[in-house]
Amino acid sequence: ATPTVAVPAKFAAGNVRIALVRQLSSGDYFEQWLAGAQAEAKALNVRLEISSGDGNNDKQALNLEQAVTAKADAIVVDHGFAQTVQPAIKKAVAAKIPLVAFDVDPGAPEAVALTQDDHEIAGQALSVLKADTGGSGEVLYIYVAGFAPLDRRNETWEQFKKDNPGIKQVAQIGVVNSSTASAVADQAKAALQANPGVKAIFAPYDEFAKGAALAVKELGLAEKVKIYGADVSTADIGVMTEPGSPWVATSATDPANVGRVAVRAAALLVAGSTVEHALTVPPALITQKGLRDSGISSVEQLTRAFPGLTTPDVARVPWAAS
Ligand code: SR1
Repeated sequence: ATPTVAVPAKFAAGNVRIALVRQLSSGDYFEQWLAGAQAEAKALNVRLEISSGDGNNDKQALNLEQAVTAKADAIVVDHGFAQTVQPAIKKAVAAKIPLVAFDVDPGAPEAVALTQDDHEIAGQALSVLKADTGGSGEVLYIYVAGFAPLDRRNETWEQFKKDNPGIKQVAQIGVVNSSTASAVADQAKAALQANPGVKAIFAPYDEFAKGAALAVKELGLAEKVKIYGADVSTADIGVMTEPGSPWVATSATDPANVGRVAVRAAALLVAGSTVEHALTVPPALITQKGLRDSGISSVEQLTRAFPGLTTPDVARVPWAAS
């Protein structure tokens, strides 16, 4: 779309600093998200000051305190645990620094809360699991509590089990660290060996799904055990579409688009524009069959096939072309 208003002077002069305070930075999802945030910052002539806790919540809280002290024009908090980030978010609000919280509850009505539609993400993946299993069978579940998106997906999983009493969760595994996929692969191998009746794995984070896929392949179970995941990247598409892959469905947004939305929302707040308190980015259901049938091998091709993965109207910036 063509810009409808003039570029605010502060943006035109390149005088806007947005602090991006991350909890995690390794893995496909977080790398793509950052690339999107950086591209949007460049497009809006904004300086993005990036820090990461690298999984250390105290370090993230310290980085957030520093962004407040350094008087960033706006702050984007990307993931984190409510109890570690909310005290510093309160300080940002008191200092009148606009704040966007992605995938963490800011605990402050003044902040904009950005999420993906996590209930829909879980629901879409589980709809395929249900269709494939006929609504009954042993399932291995991968989950780590405390991460807001995973907690929301877990709510959907809990409801799904109530609605489908034939589905039996026989084991729960999960770890989030700087090498999540390989750690999950080790856990999944042990869980599958202990539970030979498992026919489905619900793995609602792509690092979980990649780990599960490794384990299933190494145990030679790909014909019998199918994986239902979340998120997508070009590497994930490669894993899903390779011959004999057990990863048959994922529900995902385009992470780069979500990173763009976060920066747009922060920029709008800097400009004094009104932004809805809650912004939600919808996912699309992506199946192995659909990817193979359409010959999709990258996220770029995927976003062309699913134009809804790009959401220019969520936090649209009226002075920017989109
Ligand atoms: C550890 S939390 C991982 C999730 O964060 C984002 O919401 C992604 O969708 C990913 O699944």
